[in-house]
This record gives sequence, structure tokens and C-alpha cells, in this order.
Amino acid sequence: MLASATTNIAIALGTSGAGIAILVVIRSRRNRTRVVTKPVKETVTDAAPVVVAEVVVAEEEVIVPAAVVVPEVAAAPSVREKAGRTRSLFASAFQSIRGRGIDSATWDELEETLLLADIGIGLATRLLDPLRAAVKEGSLRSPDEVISALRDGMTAQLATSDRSLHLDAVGTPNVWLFVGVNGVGKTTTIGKIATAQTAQGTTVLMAAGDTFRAAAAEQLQVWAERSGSAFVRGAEGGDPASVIFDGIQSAAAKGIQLVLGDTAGRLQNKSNLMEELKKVRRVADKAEGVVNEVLLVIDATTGQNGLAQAREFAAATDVTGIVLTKLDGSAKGGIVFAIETELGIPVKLVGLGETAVDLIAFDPSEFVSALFE
Ligand SMILES: Nc1nc2c(ncn2[C@@H]2O[C@H](COP(=O)(O)OP(=O)(O)O)[C@@H](O)[C@H]2O)c(=O)[nH]1
Ligand SMILES: [Mg+2]
Repeated sequence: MLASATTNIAIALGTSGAGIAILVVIRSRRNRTRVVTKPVKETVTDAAPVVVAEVVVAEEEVIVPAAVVVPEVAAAPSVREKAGRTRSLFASAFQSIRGRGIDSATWDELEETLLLADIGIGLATRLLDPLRAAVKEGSLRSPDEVISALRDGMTAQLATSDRSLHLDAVGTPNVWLFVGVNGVGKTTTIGKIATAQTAQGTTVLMAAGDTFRAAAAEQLQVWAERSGSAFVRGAEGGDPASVIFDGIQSAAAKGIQLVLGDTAGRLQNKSNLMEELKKVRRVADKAEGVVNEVLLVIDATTGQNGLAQAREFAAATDVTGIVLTKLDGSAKGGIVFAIETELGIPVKLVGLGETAVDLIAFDPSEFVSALFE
């Protein structure tokens, strides 16, 4: 809190467990101090208290600030807020179904919705067939019961229990590699993760394994500077595996806990890309660190195409988890179900925008609630 000879009131925006509060400290000329707190928003943020105004008053009066500056460090967004396109796809189907009895159009509408959300025909059929049978035998009677049974069926698809990101190597760097085709959001995801990890006190190094374009390393370097991470790059066109290797060795020498390895994703020659990634992995394993995550980044707007990519990457590298980006701009959020069911790889993180805070841990029950409520 600010204090000076001329300051009678300092106003701060701070956080408590419950949310943001304006804290007004009034110090009178007679040096009596009163503290007033007023909650302004029911949001939990990690923002540090910031003094936003100081006001000089002649007498012992409360002065209400004319404007309160909200710090830029916003709370992480929620799936419910950001996955609006997938959410409204489901909402409009449910609304129309609820307005009638159960008939053949009910099933057409549900199937169409699941397909538009890119759940895929196989899973859509597996979800709807038992519901149709239950309606026939009379155990489900109303549209509401059908919707609720569909919700249970979809929830059961996301039963994977371990979605944690492994950061358990001690005394040697943890290495997380990021793979995926161009433009899906690998570099941005690394930047977001570095921001979150450094804020928690983890030391981070980024290795610019996308040596295909100089601009790719520069983009990563900006995130490194912003997040206070160390940064290692190689020459343009250089060997990605050796950049990742050098990054891990440098982190080991400096006692850095986490190496985030970026890779190229150009698709001009798919088999070359897969061979390159296998080599990155082999070489990374030889360095003084532990590769404990290989995260495949998939763009949710590509829907079932993303699933096809995932199959190829999973076959070439030992993918430990999926980062599903751009869920904020996609009506194809159903791809989450398809990925987990078809590939058995857990979705660990979800990207909900382009800024540093727009990445959240994937929470299946939150996601299903966002679609059904
Ligand atoms: N809306 C949205 N855009 C994203 C998200 N993640 C990445 N992007 C954008 O996608 C574009 C490509 O991202 P980039 O990290 O360069 O992809 P890379 O080629 O895989 O490294 C950039 O414009 C990012 O800002 C996300 O979760 N939501
Ligand atoms: Mg990139």
C-alpha cells in the first residue's frame, strides 16, 4: 500500500479467496486510519494487489474513486464462456427436441448435432443406439430423459483419470515436447504454459526446435522474454534435434526445471516430418533430462481432420497427451470425445484464445456441463 506525507487515501484493487475487492485506506490529517473493502467482482484471479489511485483530501472524508483500473492479469477463462459455438449448437438442438414428443426427427436431430460437433459417426451411433432401444422398451420416456441419458453416455466417454502434466523429475530437467502440424498453436501453447509455470515459481527454458523459419524462433523468443524463461535457438534450417538437445543440456547446467521443446510441423513431406520427430525424441532421450510429456497440439476448428493427424503423430511418437487449441472459435468441440475414444490419449489442456491466460486444464465434467446446461 502506498503511503506518503501527502497521501490521505490509497485505493487498491486486490484479491481475496472470494474475488476482487476495492480496498480504500483513509488516513486523516489527524492520522486516524480506516480501511474499507468493497467486493466488486465474483472472480478469482492471481493478480497481485495494485495501487490504482491516491487521493489527497483535506478532511477526514471518504472519497469514492472516479474510476477503478482493472489489472490486465485477468482470471483464466471458462469453457462455458468461451466454447460458445459448440455450446449453442447443442442448446438449439435440445430446445427443439424438448418442444415435442420423441419421434424419428428427435433421433435425426441428435445425430446431426453430434456430427456437426465432429464427434464422428462411429461414436454418435454408439451413443444414440442404446438410447433408441431404451425409448422402445419404455425405460426412457421424455425428451428430457433422453437428453440426460445422452449426457451420461458422453460423460462416460471421458473417464480417463490421469490428465496431469508430469513434472516429477527432480535434479534433472523435465522435458515436454510439443508436436503437431503448422498453425495449430504449438508455439502459443508453449508461451502460455511458460507463463503459468514461471508464475508458480518453476524455472523454464524454451528450445526453438522449429528451425524451418527464423520467424518461428523469434515468435518463441518473444514468449520467452515475456514469461522470463531462458531460450535456446539454432541456425535457420539447422537440425531441430540438436537444438532440443542443446536446450536440455543448457537447462541441466543451469538447474532449470522444465524444458519446453517447440518443433516444426510443416506437412510438405509427412514421412520426413515423422522421421524428424522420431529423431528429436531419440536425441532428447540422450540428453541430461527426462522426457515426460510429448504433447500433441490439435486445432479444434479442424475437427475430424485433427483426429486423422492425431493418428499419424501417435503412430510416430509416444504422445502422452493432447492440447486442444482454438476451442473458442470452434463448433467442433465434440472432437474431444472422438480423440479420447478413438485414440485413448487424454486431452490434458484446452486453448480458449490467443493471450497468455487462455489455456486451462481440461475438466470433463465442466466441459459436459457447458454443453448440456
Ligand atoms: N483463438 C485461438 N487462437 C489460437 C489459440 N492457440 C493459438 N492460436 C493462434 O493460432 C495461430 C497459430 O499459432 P502458433 O502458435 O504460431 O502455431 P504453431 O504453428 O503450431 O506454432 C496464432 O495466430 C495463434 O495466436 C487458441 O486457443 N485460440
Ligand atoms: Mg510454431
